[in-house]
Amino acid sequence: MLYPQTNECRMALALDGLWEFQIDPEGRGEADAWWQALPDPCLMAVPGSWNEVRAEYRDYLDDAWYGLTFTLPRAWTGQRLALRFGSVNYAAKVWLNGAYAGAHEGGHLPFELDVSAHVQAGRNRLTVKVNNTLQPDRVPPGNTGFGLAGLMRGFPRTNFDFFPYAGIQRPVFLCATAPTYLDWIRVETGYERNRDAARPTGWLQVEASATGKGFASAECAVLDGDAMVASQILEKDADVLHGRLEIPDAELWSPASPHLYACRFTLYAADGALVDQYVLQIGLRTVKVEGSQLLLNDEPVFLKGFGKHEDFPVLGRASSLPLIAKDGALMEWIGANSYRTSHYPYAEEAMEYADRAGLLIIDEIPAVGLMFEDDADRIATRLARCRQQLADLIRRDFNHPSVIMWSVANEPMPARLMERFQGKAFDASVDQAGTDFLAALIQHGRPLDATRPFSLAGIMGGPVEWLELCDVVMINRYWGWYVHGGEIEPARTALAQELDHLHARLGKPIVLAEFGAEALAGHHSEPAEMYSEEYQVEMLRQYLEVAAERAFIAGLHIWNFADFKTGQSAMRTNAMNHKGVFTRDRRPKMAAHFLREQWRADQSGR
Ligand code: BDP
Repeated sequence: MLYPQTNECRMALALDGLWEFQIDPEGRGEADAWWQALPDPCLMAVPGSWNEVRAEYRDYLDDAWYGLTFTLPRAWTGQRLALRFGSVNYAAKVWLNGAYAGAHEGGHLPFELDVSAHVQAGRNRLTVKVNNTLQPDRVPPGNTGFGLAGLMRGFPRTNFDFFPYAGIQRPVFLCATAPTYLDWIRVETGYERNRDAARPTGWLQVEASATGKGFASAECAVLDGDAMVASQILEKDADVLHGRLEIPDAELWSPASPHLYACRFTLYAADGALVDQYVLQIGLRTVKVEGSQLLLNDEPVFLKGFGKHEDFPVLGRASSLPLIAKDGALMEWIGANSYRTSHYPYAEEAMEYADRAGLLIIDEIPAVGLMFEDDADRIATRLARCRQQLADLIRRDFNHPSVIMWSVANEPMPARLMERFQGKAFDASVDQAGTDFLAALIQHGRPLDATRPFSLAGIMGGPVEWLELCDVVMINRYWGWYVHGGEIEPARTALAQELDHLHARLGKPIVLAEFGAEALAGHHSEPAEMYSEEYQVEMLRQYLEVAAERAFIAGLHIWNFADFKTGQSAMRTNAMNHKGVFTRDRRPKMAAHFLREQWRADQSGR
């Protein structure tokens, strides 16, 4: 499924706007055929999260219905027509003109429904039923009763530390193509250094597939601006079109110079007429792990950045171009080069921004809040869902040069913590079940992408066996906050010891994927105290110093880029997590100025 595009052969009509909306707490909508008309709708923005729009919807997560009437452009008759949703959280069921068109489960990833048979000339009625009920077997899970949900005792009962926003949260398109069209493209890139030339020869291994047989040949051309630098007629094996192209004197993609080439795929009819065309922006770059270094284009790279959230007042989790651009500008302002899409895939427009601006992305599936001490069927269902999400994410994002690593989970819960926080007797077989689960998930991903490292973000106190599964070790550490809170010196010592121990054991690059302290903006203290801006700076400073002394640290991602909304709990002031270095509305705290000084001054990134 390709991102919608309008060109000579394709058209994409944005259906974003004000839709009709109605909650359905009793689940009557299907029996009462609400796809004909919603009985008592209000207006709701698409994209949007309904929870921030009206006070009475804040905690509502069950069935809700969206309706839209749109007109089909006359020129589109006879085309293949598909509805394409960027993300509906969590489950969606779709009707067009009263006919059931399909369903999708899992937020944060796109899905497409072929509606050619249901679209009619003139006016069309589109209805979407959305459900975001927290369930133990969904990914991410909720209403589990134990795990993080038990620890935080918050409301809503998420097994994760962010608000479970609901709705049609990313753009919706009606897409038109010819009945024969390109449905998938994969471009792997690399380069060979030439002894005498300053610039390498780049190569592209391209694969694509088409639905329909109405084409005679397929071509791939690579353009640098207006100049065509390579082209090739693709060969066809079984249903896969493939070819290898070379770009002499190539310009590589990197954060310092995010050069993109346009890779244009064309299907031709026997008479040479265009059948379909798709243009993909690609970057030539490689990612490798060697010893304890992460290499980008064979040079060590140090990740400076953040764990983020898609979160903003009123928008909730809705994708917003101004916010993507604002966050990108702030990343530049602060001197960061990287972020993790914690704890779910971000909008495709954010990935485009990263490709074009030269940001390095650790791309994460929504596998946050996993537990292995649970009903076996639930665990198996979660694994099946994680596999699906990982496959879908790799399929969606494989071609983005910005994506340098896959993260298959955030803080799966180990038996030790269940014992400590919930009094469950320690049971080593639970951690073994976790090892099996996480190994299976990574193994599922490897054949889908042999070009990028795989990792997961490990919780404090988690088994080292889980980290051993990873190519790059990612750890979330809260020395100085949840442990040794208020005691910066012992926190620093514990951090340094743990890092050295892990490195001696694992011998791989380590990314501190989360560390941070809450700071209530405007709250100051001398000496530094927890929740003050000073304490946040002091804690970050210790981590930066400890990392600077250790060459095996490949990156620092501070938790979090900005303050973000959570459920309500005794552990979350104002139903917010205040570990942002920017406030929720993107004003810098002292920590942001501190990081800017550190990161902009030191180009090595440490
Ligand atoms: C980690 C989680 C993250 C939380 C963070 C925190 O990965 O989602 O928001 O801690 O407690 O456990 O601030």
